[in-house]
Amino acid sequence: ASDSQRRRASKFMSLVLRHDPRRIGLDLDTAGWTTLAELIAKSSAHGQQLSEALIREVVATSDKQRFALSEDGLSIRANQGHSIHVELGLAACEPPPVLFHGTARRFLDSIRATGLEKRSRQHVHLSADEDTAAKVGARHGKVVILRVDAAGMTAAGHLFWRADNGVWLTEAVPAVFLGFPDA
Ligand code: HQG
Repeated sequence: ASDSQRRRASKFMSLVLRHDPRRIGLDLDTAGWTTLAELIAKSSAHGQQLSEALIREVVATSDKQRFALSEDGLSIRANQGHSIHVELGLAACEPPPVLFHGTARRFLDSIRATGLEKRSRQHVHLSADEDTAAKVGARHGKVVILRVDAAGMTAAGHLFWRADNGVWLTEAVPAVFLGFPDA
């Protein structure tokens, strides 16, 4: 498939696997999985042609590893980023001492006041490296990278999960654990 076919398919798969499965009458199980067969059938009934080969290509080539296939290869889910409620079934684990969050400058006053909130998603998303955080933040505007004192949060009893694609997840980051750039 071409790049643009893959991109379109990836956007559509993100939409129905993370945010709005009902749009095409798709049923996800409690952990967010559906079968490839059902995804293909329901998508095509709603005017979106997906083949098994195209889906497998999207999964394999996704820059952020957005999707996972089940061990038997028959089912698929989004690795993270859901706004609908799903139980990812991840075990909490200890994060590196410092994590990063990329955001937009215009959100800073609000973030200083309330810390990082999950907004429409199921978790606050954090990155292990500054480059990734910069890309995430640039989606929203003039980028600012915040340092997160993950060691301090762990000591204070906050839980962290690592999604299958390496994104770190937590419930909220109180402002005391955030390092803001000076300027
Ligand atoms: C901000 C992408 C004001 C937060 C990426 C962010 C990621 C606040 C925005 C994944 C706030 C939410 C998630 C507060 C948080 N006041 N603004 N108190 N607390 N915010 O898109 O982390 O391409 O829901 O800083 O790679 O940007 O979709 O979260 O700017 O992994 O696969 O509210 O989405 O992956 O924005 O990105 P988002 P995010 P995909």
